Amino acid sequence: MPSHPAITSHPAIIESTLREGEQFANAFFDSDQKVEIARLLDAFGVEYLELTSPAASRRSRSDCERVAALGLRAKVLTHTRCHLEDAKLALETGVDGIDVVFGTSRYLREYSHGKSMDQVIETAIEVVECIRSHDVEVRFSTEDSFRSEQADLIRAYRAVNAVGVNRVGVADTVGVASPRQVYDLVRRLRQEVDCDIEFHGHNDTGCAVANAFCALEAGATHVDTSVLGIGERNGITPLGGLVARLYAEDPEGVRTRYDLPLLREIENTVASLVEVDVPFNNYITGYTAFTHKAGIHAKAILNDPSSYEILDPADFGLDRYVHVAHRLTGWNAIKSRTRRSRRSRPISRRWRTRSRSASRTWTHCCASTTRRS
Ligand code: HCA
Ligand code: CU
Repeated sequence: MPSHPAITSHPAIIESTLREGEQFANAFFDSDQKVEIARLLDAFGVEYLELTSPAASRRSRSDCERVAALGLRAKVLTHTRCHLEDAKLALETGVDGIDVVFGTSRYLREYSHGKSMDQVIETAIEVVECIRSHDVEVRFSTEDSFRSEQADLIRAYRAVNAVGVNRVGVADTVGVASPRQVYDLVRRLRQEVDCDIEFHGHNDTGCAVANAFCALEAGATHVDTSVLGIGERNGITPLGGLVARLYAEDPEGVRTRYDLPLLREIENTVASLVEVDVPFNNYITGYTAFTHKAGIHAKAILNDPSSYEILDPADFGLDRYVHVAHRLTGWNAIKSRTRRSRRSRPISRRWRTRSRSASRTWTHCCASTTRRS
């Protein structure tokens, strides 16, 4: 297995389905649904849950109070603008921490809040000091970090670090950053502050998982995710994608920390609440994530699944399938299936006919495909 000593051995997941995910076009969670999602994610083992600001609405406020009072293992955070009034409201909800954010790019300074960098930093210090004085965890993040001046970012991060912020956040708000840019910025930041570093990345150009991983390689300690990646536009780093990436690095560590077989239920629950399908090529749980078709793959998989799989489906409570009855499949899969069919005991003949076409028939691979490594 590859090893990257720079990655913190236990990066923390800040699961933001109940905040960023609530900003998804088709998300309209009611309070009971939020509790259901919170409990599932907590059972899965995420370290943090992030909820919409109590300043957003009365319902958001009572939802923060309700989730904070559940007594979950995960720490409950809420996410607010970097305003004193919002922070004070958040402090009354009983959450464990507050994630505050201020736009620092030219776009946001000009077209959103209209503040100068000096004003941003002055307010950030005031808000961080206020939250810290209540003994509540606080994170300060710069919205649109990758279209902000690096000198401005560093000045802001150093200022909040000096007054005891727990974490600083780097946010690729518009999904513009490449993995190398993320690595460079976080690496620089790692030299400037001694607090934790969080990464939040949008997926507009398909880099959200890679960017999160590069942030970890560069010394970040926390990554924001949402279930299936739901969020503004096409969303952020998906929980399943990040877990797959972390598993590829350290399967044992990931198996120990998270209840992996729960992932599918969590994704199905959220998918049904927001009325979308889980994509066929989704990380881990997608319809085709553990299917094998070409003859040369089928042969090796039947001998040892590790030859074409880096994730063991069994760890996620899933099965693999080897495609038979297709001209590409070859004899090995068919021979294997025939051998199993001849056995006298009832065998798992989980043929899954997914369409009327014979070429779409799949066979469940059972005991003969035990992983050897
Ligand atoms: C947004 C804000 C945010 C905040 C991220 C953070 C973003 O909804 O636009 O707090 O780090 O992507 O910048 O989600
Ligand atoms: Cu975001």
